[in-house]
Amino acid sequence: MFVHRRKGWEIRESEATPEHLFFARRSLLKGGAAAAAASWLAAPAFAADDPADALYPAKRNEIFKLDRAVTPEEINSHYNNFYEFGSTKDIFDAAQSLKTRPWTIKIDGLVEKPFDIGIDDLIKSMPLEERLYRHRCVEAWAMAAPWTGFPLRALVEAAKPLSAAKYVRMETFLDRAMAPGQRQAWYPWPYVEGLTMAEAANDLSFLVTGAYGKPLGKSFGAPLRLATPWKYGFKSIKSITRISFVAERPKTFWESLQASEYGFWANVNPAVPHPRWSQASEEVLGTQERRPTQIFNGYGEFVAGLYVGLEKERLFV
Ligand SMILES: Nc1nc2c(c(=O)[nH]1)N[C@H]1C(S)=C(S)[C@@H](COP(=O)(O)O)O[C@H]1N2
Ligand SMILES: [Mo]
Repeated sequence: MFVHRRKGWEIRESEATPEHLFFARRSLLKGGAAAAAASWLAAPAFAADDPADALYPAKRNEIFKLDRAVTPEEINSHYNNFYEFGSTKDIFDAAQSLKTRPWTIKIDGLVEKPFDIGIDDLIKSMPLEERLYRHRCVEAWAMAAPWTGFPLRALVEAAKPLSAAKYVRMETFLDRAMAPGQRQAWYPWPYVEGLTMAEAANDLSFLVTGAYGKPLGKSFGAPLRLATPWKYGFKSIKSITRISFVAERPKTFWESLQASEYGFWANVNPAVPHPRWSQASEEVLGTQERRPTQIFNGYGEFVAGLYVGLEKERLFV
């Protein structure tokens, strides 16, 4: 039972504002505070000894177009939500303690035969491609990233789910020694997310193993994270260790904390404000720009059909 729950996004306005971190850093650089800046720039945003290194960069799938520039890697990899490593955006250094090998993913639940698979065997067995995707956090900041990975659908097919499976439930690792954030007992660890089977089979649902033409950096949720770019970013679960096929809608991490603000569907919609702020526009990370938010984050042509007949659901929370 908790009296004060520090809800994920319930951070002070000064902490929540992208400029606060990003532009403060940039002025550090400009001001010649080289030592402070150097550690930030020098640390590689990926594991150089990653066994899957040779598979990158993968061929880009040109179907997925951006309406904006790709966010520079240095900005994207240093402005993160990854509560396992802290509740600010500044988790890059802490996330370096994430140990990504060996890494086993458990596939279980309503499938023909549950199995475990090592991340490198999984990556080798899947059709890797690069996609340029937008990403829209519920906190009203946005970026764009070149993710490498494979369609979630390919893994669903390999898992051979039974017809009783209605949802895909995904879970992050649980290791309090490795991840200091997980020692904060008021969060319902491990992080859990979920999609309907139809959402998981949609072309856009993408399991990410790399970014910026390299194996996925730790702050991005190495070695395996989800990208569902028509949904708020909290759906894009990081550092996945378990994928279960289930009959019941899974209770997700943020939903457990505050269901009225962070629901299961979480589709992006400028017309439906978050209970505590507007979703009409978004801050484009790395720029001075605010842009109007687009319904389904601009991906309606791919996903609007998923929600026909579900209009009574809280689709946009
Ligand atoms: N395991 C885990 N996954 C997570 C989160 C988290 O804290 N832990 N944060 C989510 C949120 S709120 C967002 S916006 C994205 C952030 O991804 P990025 O840091 O690569 O931009 O990851 C999502 N996945
Ligand atoms: Mo987010």
